[in-house]
Amino acid sequence: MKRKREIPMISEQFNDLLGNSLEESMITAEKVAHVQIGNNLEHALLVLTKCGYSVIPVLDFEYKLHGLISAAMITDAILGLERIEYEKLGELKVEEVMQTDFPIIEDTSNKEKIFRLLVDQPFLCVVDQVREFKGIITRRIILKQVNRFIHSPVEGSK
Ligand code: 4BW
Repeated sequence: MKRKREIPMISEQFNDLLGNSLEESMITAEKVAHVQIGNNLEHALLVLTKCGYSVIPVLDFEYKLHGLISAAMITDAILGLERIEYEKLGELKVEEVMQTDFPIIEDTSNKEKIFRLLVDQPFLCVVDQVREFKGIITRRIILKQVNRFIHSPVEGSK
């Protein structure tokens, strides 16, 4: 019979080092560049260009998370057969183009899950039970913690 592969938990030492700091080091909602449902693609492109980030969240007026948008998604949406249809920038809304299938995090203490998802995602959106957007946890945050862990003195060594 085939044995189920056991997924190892993250090391206790690493877990201790992180403490509750993932929640603490989350970039909170008010500092995250975003666009709103109802915004057209021209506005979204402007925000993406000005903030410099490649993918940003799409929120509604109650700060609920609906999707993610990138410049690549916008370009793809206005790409005609023979030319780029720039006029569509003003016609199409972000909700017609945004990505809706992506992982979200409700429990920031689940570090194992966060680390695993960040292998494939540059950042993870954190929401509460009613999907209100709380902020993002980025790869940079995690890599900074890992860097600190790597350079922390080993217990018992001189
Ligand atoms: O404008 C920038 N400022 C700073 N300080 N760093 C930046 C900036 N733009 C890019 N970076 C760096 C970061 O290290 O390049 C990495 C990749 O950016 P990205 O994905 O492809 O735009 C950044 O890595 P990160 O901090 O781990 O962020 C991962 C992703 O999270 C970013 C972006 O999609 C999103 N993000 C990060 N901070 C954000 C944000 N989205 C909106 N608002 C923020 N404040």
